[in-house]
Amino acid sequence: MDKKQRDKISKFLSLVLRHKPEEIGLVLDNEGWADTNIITEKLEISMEDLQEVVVLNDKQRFVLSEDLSKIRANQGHSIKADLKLEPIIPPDVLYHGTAERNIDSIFNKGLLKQERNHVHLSADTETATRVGMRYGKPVIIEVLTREMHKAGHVFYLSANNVWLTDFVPPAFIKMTD
Ligand code: HQG
Repeated sequence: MDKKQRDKISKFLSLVLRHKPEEIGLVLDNEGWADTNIITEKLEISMEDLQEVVVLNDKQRFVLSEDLSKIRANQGHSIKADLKLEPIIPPDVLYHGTAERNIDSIFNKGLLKQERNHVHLSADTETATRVGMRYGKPVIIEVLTREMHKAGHVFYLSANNVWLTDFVPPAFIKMTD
């Protein structure tokens, strides 16, 4: 498979494993796992193709069970999925990339999870820039995560290294230089 084909399948997997499994009559269990047989049948791809998409995915968005019978997204869900993530102490600061037009609202209301199950934060400004670029000119916000943790906010790190939390109040954000 070439990259274009892999990206197309990856986009489709993001849709059905994070947001709309019903689109292809898929049912996810409580922990977000789906039956790989149904996916390969619907997409008309082999299990080897599916493995290739998972292994070569740039952000390691998906994971297969050891016996290849199940697949799930590592983060990014808007539907309920208990990923069984353990609370973990965050670094001193994390970053969030967003669009310029969101800034006023973010500094007023804080960072909200919107449609997804968590607010997503990045460990470095390069990653945050790539996230923000999806919306046009990116703006990078620094999140004072050590202070947040001291104040009782809980953090998680997804299997593909995306930092997750429920809400970032305005008091814990500042603009990067
Ligand atoms: C914004 C991608 C106004 C927030 C990325 C963001 C990430 C507010 C948007 C993952 C706001 C939500 C998630 C407020 C938050 N006022 N705007 N108070 N609070 N926002 O896509 O973090 O490629 O749900 O800044 O790499 O952009 O799909 O979240 O712009 O890890 O694997 O509301 O998606 O991963 O947008 O991206 P999203 P996100 P994948």
